[in-house]
Amino acid sequence: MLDRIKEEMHLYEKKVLKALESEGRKSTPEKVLELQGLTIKAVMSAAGSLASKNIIEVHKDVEEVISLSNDGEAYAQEGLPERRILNVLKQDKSIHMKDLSSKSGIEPSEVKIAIGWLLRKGWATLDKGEVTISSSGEAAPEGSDEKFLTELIRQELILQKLSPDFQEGYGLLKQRKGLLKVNKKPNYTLEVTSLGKELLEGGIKIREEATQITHDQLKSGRWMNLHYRAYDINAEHPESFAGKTHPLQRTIEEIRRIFLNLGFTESRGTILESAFWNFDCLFQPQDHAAREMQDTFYIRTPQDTLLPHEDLVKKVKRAHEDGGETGSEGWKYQWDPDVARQSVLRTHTTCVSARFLNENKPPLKMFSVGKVFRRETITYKHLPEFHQVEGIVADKSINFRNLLGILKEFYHQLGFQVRFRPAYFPYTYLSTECEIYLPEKESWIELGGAGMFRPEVLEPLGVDTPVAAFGLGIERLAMIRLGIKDIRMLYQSDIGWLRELAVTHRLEWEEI
Ligand code: FA5
Repeated sequence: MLDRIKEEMHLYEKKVLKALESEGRKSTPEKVLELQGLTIKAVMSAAGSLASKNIIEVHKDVEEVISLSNDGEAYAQEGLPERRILNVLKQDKSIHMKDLSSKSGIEPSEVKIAIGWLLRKGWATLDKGEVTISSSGEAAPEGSDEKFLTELIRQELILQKLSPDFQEGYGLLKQRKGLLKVNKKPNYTLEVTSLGKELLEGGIKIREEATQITHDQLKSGRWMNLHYRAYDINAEHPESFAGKTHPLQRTIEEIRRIFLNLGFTESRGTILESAFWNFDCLFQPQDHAAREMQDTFYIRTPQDTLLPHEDLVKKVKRAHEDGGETGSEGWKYQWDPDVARQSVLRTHTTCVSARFLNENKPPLKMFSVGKVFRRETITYKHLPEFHQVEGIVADKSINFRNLLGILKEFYHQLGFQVRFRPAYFPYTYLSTECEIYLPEKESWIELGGAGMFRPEVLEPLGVDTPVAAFGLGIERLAMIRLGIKDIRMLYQSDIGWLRELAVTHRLEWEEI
């Protein structure tokens, strides 16, 4: 154990310890540096390191050093103002207050204070403005305050070491503002502990250590005979914070990895979308509450978008009005193409699925990650701008059970147990919502919606297989996974929190 400690000791630590030994195991850094020819920085750093290993103790006591301010220096040279007045009074005996400044050369602002001290010291009396020298004024020897001032011109004094006489002088001068400066100065004493004593008793050899091996030493084989210091793997080190991906981005990447691994194709839509793809194509009636200004951001420029090919528009119109060929009765109202042309910030990513189905033939598996926008009041679980991951699986054999299986698998891979409950979306039947329990809120939080796309959605798009669809909120997932109680934390750039989060590797992710 002792040998191990010695092995790990730095050369400077050994030197400091040796110097302390020669000084009776207790000394100051200044003495150590003198003995060993080290810099004060080297001594202090070695002392800190020795102290952290409990080999020495570093005692610090703070001394207060008294020196003169500029005003103090002027007083010390010219004399205290009451002394200067006294010198004039010794000749004139009695002077009216108003003449004191001109006769003594003391600033008018200081005269009052000086008179105060004259009276306090008993050097003069004051009667109706007349200042008259007293008998003790005639004799007045140099006071302790004056002696203290004179000494301070010669040298700085340490408060803790003042003689009683100087203590009195200091007490008096301290009562006057701005004459003295008091600076704290730390003094260190290094003292060997019992562990340090044991190490010294076992003998400490000071020998040069190899720090950097040269090419020559390697070539000649001399490196084998050099002395190396052992690593101290418990040594203190400065904290370092590695750069890392933001946790929300990390969650997005994890989600992408899961779907890519499950064989899904990734698709991207646009944030600016037409009401047609965001709502109409998904069989959301044009008077649906979600389309109201309170829920959806409508865009002024461009206000309108182009509708897709006529055939699709016609079919969507019929699906809304009377069901068309879909086997449904529709919503029974007059569908307005102008309402469908409006441009919106997409309120969900389901529009990406609709567009994908329009362009691709089943069988297919597609997912998409992106930002969506809603006019929401911000709460611990609501943001007006958040991410969703959307997905569809289209195949002759796909059914609602498969959909639940996919969602279970997805959440399972992220470490969640979810429950499903019946739900309603205009574009799916059957429909469901997945939820997870938040113990600290004692409530269930909804993570996403899903269902089988309705014929009113599929028929106009020309899709003749069942399509399982889902849309899941990402921020809520991230919030629960990171153990944060408020969704806003994800957007607050709280550097303390971000620093504490574990670093994860991206490796294979870089290419995706
Ligand atoms: C939808 O957006 C549907 N399009 C999902 C869907 C797709 C159903 C395909 C069927 C088929 P919903 O409005 O419930 O559903 O939003 C889905 C998820 O987004 C929610 O479960 C929630 O996790 C998240 N979310 C919704 N609003 C907010 C919000 N304001 N802040 C943060 N996350 C939200």
